[in-house]
Amino acid sequence: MTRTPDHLLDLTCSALEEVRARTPLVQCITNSVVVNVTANSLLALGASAAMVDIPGEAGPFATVASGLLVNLGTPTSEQREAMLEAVAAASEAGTPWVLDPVAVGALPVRTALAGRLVDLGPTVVRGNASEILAVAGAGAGGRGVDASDGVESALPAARSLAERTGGVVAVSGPVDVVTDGRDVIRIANGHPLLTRITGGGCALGAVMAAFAAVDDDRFATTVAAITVYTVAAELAAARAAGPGSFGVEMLDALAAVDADTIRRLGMLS
Ligand code: ATP
Ligand code: TZP
Ligand code: MG
Ligand code: MG
Repeated sequence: MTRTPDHLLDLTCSALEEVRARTPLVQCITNSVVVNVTANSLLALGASAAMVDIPGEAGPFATVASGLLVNLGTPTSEQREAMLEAVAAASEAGTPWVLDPVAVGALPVRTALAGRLVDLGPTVVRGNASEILAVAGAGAGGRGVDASDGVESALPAARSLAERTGGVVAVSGPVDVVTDGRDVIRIANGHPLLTRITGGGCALGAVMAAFAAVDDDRFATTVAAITVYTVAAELAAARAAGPGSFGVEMLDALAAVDADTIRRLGMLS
C-alpha cells in the first residue's frame, strides 16, 4: 500500500467528501463533560450523532450505527455495561469503533475496563501520550485527564499496542502520531487553543469514528480525521479572541474546511 504523505493527503480530501456525502451515524458512549461539543462537532463536520449509552439499547444500536465511540471519561456503572454490550455488537456487525482511554492509568476502575476493551480489538485507540503508555502497559497514566508525557516517548508503546489490537493507534499532542504497528505518520497541524477548551481530544475521537465509517483503510481514515480536525483548529484560532470564541469558531471551521485548504495547510510527514 502506498502511504506517502502526499497520497494520504489525497485520501484525506476524498474521505472528507465521503463523510459529507454519506453523513455517517456515530454512536457515542462518552463522558458527561463533552456530550454537547461532541455531538455538535460531528454535526458541524457533516456527520450525524446519537448518544445511545444505556444497556439494552447500546448493543442493538451498534449494529445499525456507522461507527462507535467508546470514551472512558466519566464511566458510570451503567455506561461500563453499555460499552461492553456495544463493543460486542459492533464487533459482530463489523461496525468500526474508537476507544478513547481518558485518564487510564491514573484511575483504577477505568484502567481495568480499558484492559478488557483493548482485548476486544478496537479499530482505533486514540489518547494523549500518557494514556497510550498506560493502555500499552508501559506507564502509570497522566495528571487526571491531561498528559504528562511527550508524544514521541509514547511511539514504541503505540506501535506495540497496534500490533496487539490489530488496529490503529493515534497519540495526540502538539504533533499527532498515527501508527498501525508498521507505518508511522506525523501530523503537525493544530493549535494550543485546543487544549484550553474541554473536549478538544474527546471530539476528535468521535470524528475518527465518522471517518472510519467511510473507508476500510483505517490508517488512512485516522490520518484524515486528525488532519481535517487540526487544520480546522488553525482556521478557528485565526478568528478567535480566546478559548470561548475558539470553541464557537471551531464548529464553524469544521463545517467550512475544504479540500483546497487541507492541501494548502496539511503538514503530514
Ligand atoms: P489532554 O487531556 O492531555 O489535553 P486530549 O485527549 O485532550 O489530551 P490533546 O493532546 O489535547 O488530547 O489533543 C487534542 C487535539 O489537540 C489534537 O488534535 C492535537 O493535535 C491538538 N493539540 C494538542 N496540543 C496541541 C498543541 N500544543 N499545539 C497544537 N495542537 C495541539
Ligand atoms: N473530566 C473527565 S472527562 C473530561 C474531564 C475534564 C473531559 C476531557 O476532555 P479532553 O478532550 O480529553 O480534554
Ligand atoms: Mg486536550
Ligand atoms: Mg482526552
